[in-house]
Amino acid sequence: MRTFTNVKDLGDLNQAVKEALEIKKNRFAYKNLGENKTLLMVFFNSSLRTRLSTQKAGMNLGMNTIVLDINQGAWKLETERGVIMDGDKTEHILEAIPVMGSYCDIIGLRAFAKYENKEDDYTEKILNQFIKYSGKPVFSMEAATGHPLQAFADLITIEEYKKKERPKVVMTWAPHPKALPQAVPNSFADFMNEANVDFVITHPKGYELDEKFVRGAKIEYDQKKALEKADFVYAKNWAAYTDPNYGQILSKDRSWTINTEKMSLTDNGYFMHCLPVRRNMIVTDEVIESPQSIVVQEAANREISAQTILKRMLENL
Ligand code: AN0
Ligand code: CP
Repeated sequence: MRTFTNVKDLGDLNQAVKEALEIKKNRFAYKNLGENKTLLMVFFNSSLRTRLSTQKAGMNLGMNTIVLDINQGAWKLETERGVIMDGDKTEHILEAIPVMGSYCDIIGLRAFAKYENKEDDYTEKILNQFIKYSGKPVFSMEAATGHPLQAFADLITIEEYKKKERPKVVMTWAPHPKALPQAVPNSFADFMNEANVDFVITHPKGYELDEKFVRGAKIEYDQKKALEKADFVYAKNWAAYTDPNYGQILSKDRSWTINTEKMSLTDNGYFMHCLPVRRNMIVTDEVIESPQSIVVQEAANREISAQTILKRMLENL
């Protein structure tokens, strides 16, 4: 594997989940694979889970890991070619990327959508420059349009907890005070569309996501109806995608918050969220603290999804 940015990079998805579950049984089975290999993790945005789980995954494989927080101690990077650099940006990304590539064997990148220019975000301008100019395998640790490590961990979690051959999985929009990226819901849809699940998306009108990820999945605007008999409830906020509201908050309607009453509509369904989550905005204390909440187990599987990707990249070096 040379890049990991979407579900297609995994090839056979069932096989990938199987491989991940094998790794989970003995995560130190490949501890020599990464010997003398260096993982560089570059963060343009904050992180708790991605940073810790991906570093742990690298360590399980015997890799050395370096973490760079661009906004804490690195030079401010210019990303536009042709700019006269007389402002506050000290270094151009076109030098910085190959330099970073020269110190490592694999690069993980976190670079959220900036919501300044839809085309820049949806062409993955930053991620694609890393792929093009670093000379190294690159994987997304949440880029502008996707968070495939999260969606892969989500799928592994669903596989572990499902009680039916083809469970009903409902992704529901929920309110949040700040404009959040579409990366997590995009990738979740991308993966669920390829998985053996009955996938339904529910959100207020105006929150339609990019068809490239939704790919004709069922949309039900009535949240309660969508939640009926669900086996998994996947809550997430995102800002509007469609023009002219790209990147904007259209609603903070707390009638969309996941509470006990809504969970009672499901088939004793599990509650999932990628975290970090704002309690009593996205989900009530009661639901997230209930036995049906598997958010911590889901986060723990981030180590497994990251390790599967790193293992495949190391095998291909
Ligand atoms: C980010 C998001 O919604 O994409 C990261 C989630 C993994 N969340 C926040 O910025 C709060
Ligand atoms: N779920 C997730 O990616 O969390 P972090 O933003 O804390 O890495």
